[in-house]
Amino acid sequence: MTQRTKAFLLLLGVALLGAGSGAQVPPAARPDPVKEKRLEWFRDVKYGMFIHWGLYAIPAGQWNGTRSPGLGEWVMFRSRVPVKEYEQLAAQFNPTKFNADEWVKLAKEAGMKYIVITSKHHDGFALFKSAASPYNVVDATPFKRDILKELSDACARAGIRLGFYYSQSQDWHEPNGAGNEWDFGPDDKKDYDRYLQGKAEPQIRELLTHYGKVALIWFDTPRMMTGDRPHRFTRIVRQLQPDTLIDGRLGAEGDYTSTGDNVIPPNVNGQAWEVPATINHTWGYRTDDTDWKSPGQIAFKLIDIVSKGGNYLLNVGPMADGMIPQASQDILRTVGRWLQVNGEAVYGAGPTPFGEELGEASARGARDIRGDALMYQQIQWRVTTKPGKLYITFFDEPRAPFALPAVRNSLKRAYRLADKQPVELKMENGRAVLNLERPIIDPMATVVVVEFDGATIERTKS
Ligand code: H79
Repeated sequence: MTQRTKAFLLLLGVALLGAGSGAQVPPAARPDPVKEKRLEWFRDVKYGMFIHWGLYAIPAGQWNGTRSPGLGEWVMFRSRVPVKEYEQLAAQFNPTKFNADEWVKLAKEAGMKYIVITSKHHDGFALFKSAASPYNVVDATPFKRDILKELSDACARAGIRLGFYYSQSQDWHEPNGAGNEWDFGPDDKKDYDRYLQGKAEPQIRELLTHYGKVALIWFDTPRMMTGDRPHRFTRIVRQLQPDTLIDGRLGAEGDYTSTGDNVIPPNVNGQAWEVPATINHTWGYRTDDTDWKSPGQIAFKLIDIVSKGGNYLLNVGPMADGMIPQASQDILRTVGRWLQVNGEAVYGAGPTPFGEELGEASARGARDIRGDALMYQQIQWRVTTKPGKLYITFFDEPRAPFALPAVRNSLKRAYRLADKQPVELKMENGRAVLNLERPIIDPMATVVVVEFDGATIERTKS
């Protein structure tokens, strides 16, 4: 094979991977110091709360007494509800139990370090006062309170970062927004820039002007984001708040990459990335989705993600009265109690220096439909790191003695993170072995800290 053929095949592989995996990790970029500085906090926080809330919380997965399948926030699309009909939900939006401080308190108790809320989802309804469109919570509902103002004040009081989801492309309420072809005809016949310049761009300016420091803007579903369009958004963000992060779904390169919804990558990736994920199946509240992930599943996903170098943005869908479903609250608080004891293994922690604990790629190099290597995932243990420390989290009772992967560093001591009780550590045939007391003290996840000489682990070739 010639050099040129090799280079072509490599590029083809990268292109196919990129195309197959949606909003995914772009090919290796040179580090940009300004971007890295902006990202500092993001790389440390690891765990955030996503909030999907809007008019769709009222129908909650039904339309005219019929079940509307799929995601709760997609009810208008799935049931092809005319704008004139859907709009009338605004007159019913009166969430008297909404209390921003309580939402923020829940996020804190859950151990979540940032919040991202839907300022405007695909249905076009804004949860904030807007001069660009009267279709917003203050001007169109009996509630008349600016949700984002109350939430941003509560976040500032509690010292928690707040970012805004904004659907820049799809806007089913606007004649020229993308997505609503049942009222307004095909997207390719629309005056799309008129929508962008008349609503989306002005609203992004409002979000970055009226709510204090904005941690990030979470764009989504970049349709028709060609030419200068995405860059116009980037310029607005950089001009108004240069520290605000841009997610990976604008349609131009952002500050970090967003995986597909609920997609956890199979391997370690050193770039900044985030997994947006549901706690049941829907994002916006629906009454019939009670298939909650357990606290143990959530804890596993969190540590799995952190051990690969990413962040976990886990969603709640508040109800029409302003309450976050009790089941979500209970699950989040259970994981939060675990984090209170074991958070040292999560916040600010680096990825695993190993990788064999993650699982094995299919022997024949099979790929899933996204183009990712098909993995037979292992779920027994994960590793996170800080200088001089390995945090080994066991989700299953390990075999005793448990042999660590071979390393060059000398290992100093081992102890349980929860109660600091020593764990026997000895060398057997050149491998370090942990003799962990059984049953493990926390069946959901038990962390053992192993201290080693040096700042980072050096592998030995085995
Ligand atoms: O905000 C959440 C989702 O509403 C949003 N992203 C997360 C964070 C999202 N937008 N689009 N999608 C997710 C993918 C949607 C796919 C489907 Fe459909 C919607 C499948 C069925 C309805 C589009 C319309 C594809 C087929 C029909």
